[in-house]
Amino acid sequence: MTELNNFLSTETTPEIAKIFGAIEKASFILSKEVGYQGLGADILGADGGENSTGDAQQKLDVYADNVFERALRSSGVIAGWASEESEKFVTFEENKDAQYVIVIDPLDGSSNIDVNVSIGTIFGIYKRVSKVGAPVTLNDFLQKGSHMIAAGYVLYSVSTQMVLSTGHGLHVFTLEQWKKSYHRVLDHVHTPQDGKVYSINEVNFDDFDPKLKRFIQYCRDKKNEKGKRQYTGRYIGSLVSDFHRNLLKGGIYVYPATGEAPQGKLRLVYECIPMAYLISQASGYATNGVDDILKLQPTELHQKSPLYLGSKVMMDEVMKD
Ligand code: P6P
Repeated sequence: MTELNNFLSTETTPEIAKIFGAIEKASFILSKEVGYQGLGADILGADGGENSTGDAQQKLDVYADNVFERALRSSGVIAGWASEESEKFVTFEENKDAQYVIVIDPLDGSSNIDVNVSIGTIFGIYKRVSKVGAPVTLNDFLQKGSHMIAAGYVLYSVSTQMVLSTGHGLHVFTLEQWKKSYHRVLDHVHTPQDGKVYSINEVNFDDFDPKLKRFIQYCRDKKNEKGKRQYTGRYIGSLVSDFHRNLLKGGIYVYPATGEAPQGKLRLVYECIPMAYLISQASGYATNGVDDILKLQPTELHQKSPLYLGSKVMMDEVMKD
C-alpha cells in the first residue's frame, strides 16, 4: 500500500482510494515522459490531429489520454469517463457494475510542452446517477459541481505534485521519482484570504466587461501600507500552474469571456468544476463572473465557461457590482 493509499484509506472509501491509486500510477508514467522532453522522444510536438472540440492535439495529449484511460479501466471501480480528448463519454464495459465516473483533462496546457513549461492533469469524480450494471449515460457527467465527491490535479513541474480533496480539506503530495511514491507535504491547505497575484491574459483587456476592467485597474493602483504596489500580475498560460501558485500564495485566476472566446476558453465539466471544487475545499471560491461554478447545471460535455477563482478578498473585489 502506497503512502497516498494509506492516507486515503483514512479519508474515504476503498473504491475512491483505488481511483486515486490509478491516477497515481498513470501520473508516474506521464511524469517520466514529460521529463524526457527535448530528448527527441517521439511524443512531443503536435500530433497533427484535433480533439473533439477542434483544439490542436499534441502527441503528449494523446499519449496521456491513453495512459489515464488504461489505468482507470484497470482500476475496476470506474464505470466510464468523459475526457477532453474524446468527443463522447465512454462506458468501460468491463466495469459496468462500478459506481463511479470520472471527468478528466488528461493534459492541460499541452502547448507549453515543447518549451519546457509546467503542465497538468485535471480530474473530478462523481457517483454515477445511471443504473449500476447498465452503460453510463450523459447525465452521469453533466452533474453539478455540488455533487462532485472528489477531485484533484497533477502538476508536472520542477517536481511532480498531486493536489487532491475527497471532501475533507485539500492536501498536497510530492512524487519521489526514484521511489515512485507520493509523500504528503501539506495538508488541510487554506488559500490565503487575500493575495498579491492576479493571473489573466491582459491582451484581451479591451474585451473585458466593465466590472473586470475596474478590478484590473484596482489591482494596478492598489498600494500597501508601505506605499508599494499590493498586487502584481503573474500568468504562466497553464491553468494548473497558475492555480497552484495562487492557491499557496494567495491570488486570483481569471479566464473571462473575450472577443475570440465569448463563453470563455476553459471547459466547464472537466476543468472549471474540478478546480472550483478544489478551491472551495481550501476556503476560496469560484464563479463564472456571475454565479458560483459549483451551482451551475452543465448542459453539454464540452461546453465552455468563464472562470474566476481564488482568494476570498480578491474574489469579493472582482465580483463587486
Ligand atoms: P491563453 C491552456 O491552453 C489553457 O487551457 C489554460 O491552461 C491556460 O490558463 C489558458 O488556456 C491559456 O490561454 O488564451 O491565455 O493562451
